[in-house]
Amino acid sequence: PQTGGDDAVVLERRTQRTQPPQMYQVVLLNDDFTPMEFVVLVIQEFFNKDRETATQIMLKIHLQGKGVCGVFSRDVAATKVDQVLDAARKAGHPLQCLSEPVE
Ligand code: TYC
Repeated sequence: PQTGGDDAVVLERRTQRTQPPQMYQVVLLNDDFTPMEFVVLVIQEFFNKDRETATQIMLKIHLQGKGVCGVFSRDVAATKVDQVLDAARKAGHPLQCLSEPVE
């Protein structure tokens, strides 16, 4: 606020505003062994993508080395990583998945 006249009042904000929670992107990495079909099914099942979108994401990973499958709170992102790694391990595929802070 500011009073009129000569003696302006300036209030410094000393308190930090509450920040929105940090979000985490879940990334799949390319490898030479995991079948394309398995990756498409994983993206559909754990990231709730339709088959066409899942196929596009898989191809991007295949061509560019990695790709973002979704953005979540830290806990949900960690659960997605666990689910993907567990499914890959059970199927005997080396598919790798990680989460990283957005920005
Ligand atoms: N590069 C694999 C192949 O040619 C397919 C693949 C795509 C593997 C995406 C992993 O995250 C991945 N069979």
